Amino acid sequence: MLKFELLQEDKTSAARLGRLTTAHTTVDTPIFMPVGTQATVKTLTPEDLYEIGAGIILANAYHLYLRPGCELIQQAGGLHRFMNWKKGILTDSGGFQVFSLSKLRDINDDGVWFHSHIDGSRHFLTPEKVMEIEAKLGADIAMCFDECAPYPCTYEEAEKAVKRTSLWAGRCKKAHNNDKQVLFGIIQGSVYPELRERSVGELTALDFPGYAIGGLSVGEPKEMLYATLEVTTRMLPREKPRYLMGVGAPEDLLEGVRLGVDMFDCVLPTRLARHGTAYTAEGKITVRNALYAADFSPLDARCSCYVCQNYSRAYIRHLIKAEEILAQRLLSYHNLYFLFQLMAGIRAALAKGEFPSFYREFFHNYISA
Ligand code: PRF
Ligand code: ZN
Repeated sequence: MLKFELLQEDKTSAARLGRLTTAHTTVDTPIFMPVGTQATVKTLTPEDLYEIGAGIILANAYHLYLRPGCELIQQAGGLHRFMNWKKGILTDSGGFQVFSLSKLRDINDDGVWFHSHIDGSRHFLTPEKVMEIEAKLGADIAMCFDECAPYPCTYEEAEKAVKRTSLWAGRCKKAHNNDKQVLFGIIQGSVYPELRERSVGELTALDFPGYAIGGLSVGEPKEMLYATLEVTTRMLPREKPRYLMGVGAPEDLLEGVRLGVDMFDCVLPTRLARHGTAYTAEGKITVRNALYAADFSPLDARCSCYVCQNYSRAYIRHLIKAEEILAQRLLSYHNLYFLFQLMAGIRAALAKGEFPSFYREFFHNYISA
C-alpha cells in the first residue's frame, strides 16, 4: 500500500512538498531516511530515532540475507518486529552492494554470482530471489534489483547496465506479489542524458508506484550529479515519489530538493559522526581538533537537540580522544537531528512559498567542504 499526495510546488524550481503513506507510516516529504544497513542505525535505538523525528529508515536486503538470513528474520515476525522499529522501513535490494562489496562476481542477464564479503561463501542472486528476500524482510517499500554502473564508465557499459536494469525491473515486478509492500523501480544511466531518458522511459512503462534515481554519488563531480539529476527528475511522472539513493550531504539535500527529489538516504551523517565530525549551520567541524579542547559551547549553537542542550565540544572531544563510545552516539544523534531540522526547515519554507529564500540563506551560512 502506498499513497502520495502533492501538497505544494515551488514556483521557481522543481521543489515539492508532499505526504507519503506506507503500511507503517505517514511522513511529509522531502524526507531524509537514516540508514540501518544491518537492521540498526549504528549507535542509536528506535526511541532515539523517534525523538529525532525519523519516520522511515533503510535496511539492506543483501546484508540481511547474508547475516542473519531472511528466514530468521521471517521467523522473528519480519524486520519491524526483529529490530523493534514500528514506523516505515525501505529495503534496498543489494543491487549496489553486490557490486561494491562482494568479490569475484559474475554477472549475466539471469543474475549475479558473488562471494560473501563475510565468509567467502558463494551465492547467486536473481531478481526473483531478491523479491523473495525482500518479501520475507517485510519492509514497507522494496527496491528492484538493479545494476549500478561505476564511475567513470563508458557509454556502452552504462547502456548495458540500463538494459539489464530494465529487464530485471520487469522480472521484479512480475515476481512481486505482496499487497502490504510496494515496489519502487530504479533509474540508471550513469551521467549520460540519453541513457537516463531511456531508463526513465523503460521504467515508467512498467508503472511503478515510485521511482528511485540510482547510479549517482558514485564518484562523479558534483556538477555532473546535479546536471544528471535535473534531466532525470524532469522526465519522471509528477504525481509519484522520487527517491535519490545514497545522497545526503546537507548541500546535496538542498540541491536535490530544488531539482524535485522527495526522498533521500545516506550513511554520511552517522559515518561522519563515528569519525568525530559534526554538522553545524556553518559547515562541518572536526571535533577531535585541538581547537575545541577548551570550547565549552555546544556542537552547534543553533541546534536544539538533546546533545547540544547538555554537552560541550570540549567534553565530546575528550570522549573521542579517550576512545569512549559515547562520543559516537552523541555525534550520531546530533548529526541526524541536524539533517531532520534542515528537512523540517525546507518543508516549512515550501509550505510558505519561501523555498528560494531558504535555499539562499542556507548557502549563505553553510560552507560545503
Ligand atoms: N542502486 C541501488 N542502491 C543504491 C544505489 C544504486 O544505484 C546507490 C547509488 N548511489 C546507492 N544505493 N540498488
Ligand atoms: Zn545538536
